[in-house]
Amino acid sequence: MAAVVVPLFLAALAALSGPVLAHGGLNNYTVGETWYRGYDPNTPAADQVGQSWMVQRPWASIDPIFSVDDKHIACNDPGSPPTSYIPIQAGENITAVYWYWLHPVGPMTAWLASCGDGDCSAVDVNEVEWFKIWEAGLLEGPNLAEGLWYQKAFQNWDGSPDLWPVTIPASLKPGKYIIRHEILSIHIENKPQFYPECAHLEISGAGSAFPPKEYMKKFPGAYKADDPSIRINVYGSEDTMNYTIPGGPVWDG
Ligand SMILES: [Cu+2]
Repeated sequence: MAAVVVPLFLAALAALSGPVLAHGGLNNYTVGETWYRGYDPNTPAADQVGQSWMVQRPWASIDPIFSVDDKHIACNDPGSPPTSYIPIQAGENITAVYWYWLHPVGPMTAWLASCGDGDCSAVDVNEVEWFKIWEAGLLEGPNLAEGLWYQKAFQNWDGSPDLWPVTIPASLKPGKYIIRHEILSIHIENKPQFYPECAHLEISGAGSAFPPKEYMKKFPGAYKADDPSIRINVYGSEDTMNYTIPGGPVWDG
């Protein structure tokens, strides 16, 4: 349960010295003023996996997952369970921190899965039931290819990290949960790229709400390869702003 608390200015320094590579990924989380270190594929796995402070499931590389049927679409590869949980109250924000993100086109979603009465290290991330708590897509036009998506809007190119805040639904019943952040990049014609990362949460609060069955999805299972929002050529969309974010509706408590 130990958390590494790193002052924000140190984190900013780390951002400046970080290697600039393609893609990017979710490296850290913040809740209020507390900073939780996640996995870094540029640092040896042995220095991170199994460490008492680790809250995130490891992702071995920044490379995307291309298939909706890949088991690693749930929590990336290898996605083995971490040791610690991020403590958070229902109704609070958790902010996902990316040192950088490059791709401009496609939706972003955040999901939760309950670990039931047990530990999140004991669950199978392909068998748990995920429900979407947040989504963002195209923010403004003129069309899917040239418009401004949240995926582009959340990027900073001044050396500061890219921040993606998501609110845990205030009425959600407390317990141990996995949070799954996904960026879907569709800038390449008919070749979607999925970038999922997962962390373990210990959610507190006085709520008792839980989403009904129709919100529940599995990964793989939530998406179809031929979904027109997934297998898509955005460059053939000069005159449309229409885009349905895949995975069904958001449950906000
Ligand atoms: Cu990329």
